[in-house]
Amino acid sequence: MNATTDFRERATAALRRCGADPAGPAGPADGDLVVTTPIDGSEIGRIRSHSPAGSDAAITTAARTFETWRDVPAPVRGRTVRRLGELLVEHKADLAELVTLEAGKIPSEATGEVQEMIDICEFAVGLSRSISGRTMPSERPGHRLMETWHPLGVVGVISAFNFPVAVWSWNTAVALVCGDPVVWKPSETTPLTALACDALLRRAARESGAPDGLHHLLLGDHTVGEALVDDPRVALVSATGSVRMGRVVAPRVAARFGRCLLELGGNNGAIVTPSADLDLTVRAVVFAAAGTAGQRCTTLRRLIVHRSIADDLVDRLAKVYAGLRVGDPFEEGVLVGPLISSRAHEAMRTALDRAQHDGGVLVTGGDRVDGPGDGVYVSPALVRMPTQTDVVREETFAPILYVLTYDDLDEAIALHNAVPQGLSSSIFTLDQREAELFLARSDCGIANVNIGTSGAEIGGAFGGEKETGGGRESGSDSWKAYMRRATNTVNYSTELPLAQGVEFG
Ligand code: UN1
Repeated sequence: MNATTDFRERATAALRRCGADPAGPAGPADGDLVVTTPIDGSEIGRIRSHSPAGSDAAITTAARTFETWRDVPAPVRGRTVRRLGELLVEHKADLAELVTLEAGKIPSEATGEVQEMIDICEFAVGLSRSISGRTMPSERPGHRLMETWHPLGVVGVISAFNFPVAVWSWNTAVALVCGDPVVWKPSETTPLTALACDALLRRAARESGAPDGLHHLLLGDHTVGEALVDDPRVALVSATGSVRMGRVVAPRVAARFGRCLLELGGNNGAIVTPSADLDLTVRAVVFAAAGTAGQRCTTLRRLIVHRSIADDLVDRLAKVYAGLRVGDPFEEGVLVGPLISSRAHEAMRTALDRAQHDGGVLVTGGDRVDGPGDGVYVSPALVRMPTQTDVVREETFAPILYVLTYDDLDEAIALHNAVPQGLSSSIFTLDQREAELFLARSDCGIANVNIGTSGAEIGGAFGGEKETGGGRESGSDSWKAYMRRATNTVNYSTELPLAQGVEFG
């Protein structure tokens, strides 16, 4: 059996074990979606895909299901998510295999992504018994003033190739306990993982007595996603992807007064101060910058290092970079898998050319590396830049780490914040004043001390400011985006005092 048939068979077998039809979803299908693996570029599936008519049918059923699901008590809704979590544990290896096949992640990271799904299910089950409003003091005697949270409606989820299952689960586990059915448009690049998740959730719904029609998968190109964006029955559009995509989605959802939760690009930076523990810093930086082949929205792309330690740190990083094994992610010892496409490689090439044109010096990496078949493999690049030029301010979705130097911390923080994106950030320091100042001043949604920018836990709210879009998903009180708030005033007296002391008649 050659590698190509092997990949196809492995994908088909994993799908079957998850209870999914490898031919794609039932219902109104319009075309074929050819699925390839970035590992060697070979075809691993051919599935039925939807047309915009399929979106309409899905939204109609989801909207109808909302009418019953909203009335199911939240702790009972939690049982469906608990069952989903159990099935994810059972099928962890199958899902991880599909993630590696479709997104090219090394097995440890693929398994970690599935763990992230399991974690959010646990979190959401807890939420199903703890979502709560507040009671505020009323200015009127015999009155109670409070706020209550109610299911919002259909949630549309648009997700990207790089976290093909975790981002879906952050949205879906939370939306379901909040009382909202979900319609999901995954990336066209990763429909197989989506088929597997959909099958597992449908099974969880069946087995926990939840209504049919709670979850719908839309496979197809952007026209399928556009229906979610424009349909007034979709109360919340939660979209993960590029800033370019966000610029299209946000005004269209706003035009119909819908709600948007955007998780767009990041251009994450870390500051390394003279007091930093450099051994720890090197390990953290390499994982954050080169892990997932630089294809996380939280990937570290800018390292802002104090001049006194810059040469030493760059030398150490260059040594580790030189030893990173790049190649087939299924191979033992490989830490950096393929880029998702040759287009990603072209973008990397162009960025490196621009950086060098701007006076940057390529310390190591940036080369094509041999790998199986037509897979696109590159060595992660480390580039020293004289200043933060335009190319450094842009997000290139590939493993490029730009190194800048600074002399005082205020300057470093200003440099750090001087990019349009605001997702994740870090400082490496053993000086508490420096750490606190950074936490106070970083303009990102995520700011860390002595850990890298990527690999956030689900318990915190995930998302960022500025061009990252402002949305928050996953933990903490992100659930509020999936519910509507009502302010309630209850008069339990026999009088009718008006607020602000108004007299009327
Ligand atoms: C993404 O790249 O879209 O913090 C999400 C992380 C992961 C999620 C990344 N937990 O890197």
